[in-house]
Amino acid sequence: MKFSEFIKTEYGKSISECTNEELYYALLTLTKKMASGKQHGNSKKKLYYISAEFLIGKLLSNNLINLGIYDEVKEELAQNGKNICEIEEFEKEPSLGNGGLGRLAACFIDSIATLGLNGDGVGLNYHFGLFRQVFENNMQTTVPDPWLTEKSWLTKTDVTYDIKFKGMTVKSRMYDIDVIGYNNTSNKLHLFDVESVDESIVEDGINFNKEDIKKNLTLFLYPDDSDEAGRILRIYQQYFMVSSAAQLILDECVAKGCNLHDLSDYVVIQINDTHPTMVIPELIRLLVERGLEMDEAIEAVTKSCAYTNHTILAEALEKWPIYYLKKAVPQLMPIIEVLDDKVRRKYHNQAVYIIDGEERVHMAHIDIHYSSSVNGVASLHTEILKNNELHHFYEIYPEKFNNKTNGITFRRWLLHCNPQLTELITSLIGDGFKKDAMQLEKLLDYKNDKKVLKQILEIKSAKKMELKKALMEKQNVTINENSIFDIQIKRLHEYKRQQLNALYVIHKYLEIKAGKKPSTPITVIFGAKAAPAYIIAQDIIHLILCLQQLINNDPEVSPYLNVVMVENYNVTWAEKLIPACDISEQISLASKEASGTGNMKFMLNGALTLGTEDGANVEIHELVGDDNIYIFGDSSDTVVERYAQGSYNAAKYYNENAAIKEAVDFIIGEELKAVGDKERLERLFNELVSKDWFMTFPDFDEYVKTREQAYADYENREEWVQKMLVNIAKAGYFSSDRTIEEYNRDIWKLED
Ligand code: RUG
Repeated sequence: MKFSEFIKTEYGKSISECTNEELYYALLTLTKKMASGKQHGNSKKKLYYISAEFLIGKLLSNNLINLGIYDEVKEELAQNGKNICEIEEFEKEPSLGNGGLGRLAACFIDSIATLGLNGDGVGLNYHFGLFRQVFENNMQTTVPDPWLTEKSWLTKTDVTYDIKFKGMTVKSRMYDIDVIGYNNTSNKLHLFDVESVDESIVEDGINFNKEDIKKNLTLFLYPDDSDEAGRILRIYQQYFMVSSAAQLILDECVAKGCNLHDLSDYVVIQINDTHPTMVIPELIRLLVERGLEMDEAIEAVTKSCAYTNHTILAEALEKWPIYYLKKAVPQLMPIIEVLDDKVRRKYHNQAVYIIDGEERVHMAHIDIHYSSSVNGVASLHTEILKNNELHHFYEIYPEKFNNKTNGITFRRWLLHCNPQLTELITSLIGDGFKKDAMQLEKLLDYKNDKKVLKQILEIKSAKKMELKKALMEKQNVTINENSIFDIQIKRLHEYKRQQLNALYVIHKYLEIKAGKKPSTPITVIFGAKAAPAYIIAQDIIHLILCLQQLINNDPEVSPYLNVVMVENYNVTWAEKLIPACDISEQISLASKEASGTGNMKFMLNGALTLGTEDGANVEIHELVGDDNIYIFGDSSDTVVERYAQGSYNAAKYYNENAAIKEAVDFIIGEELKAVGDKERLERLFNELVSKDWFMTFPDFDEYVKTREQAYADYENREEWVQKMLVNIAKAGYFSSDRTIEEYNRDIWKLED
């Protein structure tokens, strides 16, 4: 049915008579209706992808694309004087994730549906998401990010479960979002919510009573865990998620004829990071409750579960004190003790125990012993897991370890966010790449085609103009569309080294002040949210915002250098920033970024990577070759060795390297103090000079040199655009369809 006919029958009006808001809701209704007519993957075995985050982004355009009606609807709207982009403004972006981990989960469920696999996502329905970032006085403040509207992509289901905590029972209810594949199938994202949730308890930014579990359980993703109540609340949330999931899983498989002894023939559970780890003891508990012997239950669950590790940072590998677990979910402790006991009997190595000497439960250790697969998310990352971080486990279970290099869905990160580039590619190589991304390599035939190269540059310019317009509208900031767009967008974390980028900006500012002006102006763009309890991350944001104010208002410098930090960076911003980018900053300390997925999105949209040999940058480098990427910095081996020796001395670099000293001293100099907060700037200065835990100083000189080289190369537009083309052509490997095919081939083994 055409959209105009749908509008007529549903609302008795024509498209032109409707407001944009009415059109948005009409499209939402139409889409949901069409999704309900699609088949769900239906193999005997089913995958449950459990994740604390699903950073799905706005759904309207993506759903229309996957249904194959985007162009038609856009055209019909245009004929009636309506603009689909303006209609999309009515959609609120669901704030159900923090960063790459959640966005990966979103790309994966898109690919699972697209490949027609029988797999659903399972997570939580956070009413206020992570938080909304608001800048005030050059600082991040945090407020709730409400995204639920009365009519929305969520469908309330009749599925409810009792979730038992110590001394109380709460009711969970399942809400579903259709996950429409780019074919004929549609799966589900199941989001559980607590029935007794109460939004009104939130006051004063994002504060609420952390002990009022019945009311607060599904208010926020990652509530502040700087105090004990916050940490225990995370346990309540995690258990609520996995107990709901476990009950759903058992209900669904029993309904299909599973007798529970054969659980692993019906079920595979992908545990995304350690947040859903408690699904292992919870399923064992439920199976024993339903009559299985403990050993058999453990075996069935081990066979059914698979774990993905996304980090080697110790702080992100959860270890919960037994005392917390006993307070919230005491029923799990006897099971966890049995699991630990089995490990102790078999392996006489404390490093692999589940319960450590400080009475803490290592969640990743449960996952590794009691899953059948353990995977890293890029080849370097998996090697580091095997050889360093999880080496003791690798020695025990070499067969469990495998790599699955991350991927991104090209539906969102090319077709949706860059229709102009999509159209050009289609006109050159046909649309086979939409189903088989490796076909993008055919673009290499056009490496010397002047007309095509010119078109690629024109598209980049058009996307820069679009970003300029958005920044003006949303943030009242003007940028120069003829400048180099140099962009770093990702969670704010010291290991990702936004501070290194900021030090470069200071260095450049001082150079310009001293009369050395860049040939082409540079716009440095940041986007990042910092966890509210992560003080140094807040300080880095403060530094960037102060630099923005100082530099953009300096008439001597601003014609050549601008700094912009987008407020409340999210998927919607990423969709505008990535296609406009020239240089993609991927400058984490080698060994620390498990993969990165922004790096893949930028490459696909013709940006060149300026990065360290870390995460998936290594694979990007291999694919595009030395001439089409800018690599700098110490290798992961050097970094690992330096940590092992404990020999790093930041102060020595600071004292001996004049360029570093000059840039770092600037943080506490008069210019910045005039626009910033003395305490914050001094704290950041001291942190760098006395610690610099993520080793920005050893990489500084090479970073500056390599960045300058990239800027110099940009001047040769003909060669630069060839590099862009190679990056686009080689991005096919990073399609999440490829990643999901590998997960299915090696781990899930679902039939089509
Ligand atoms: O930091 C990692 C990224 O390198 C990676 O690309 C992404 C998806 O695998 O996961 C990110 N991550 C890791 N997010 N949270 C964590 C640790 O809990």
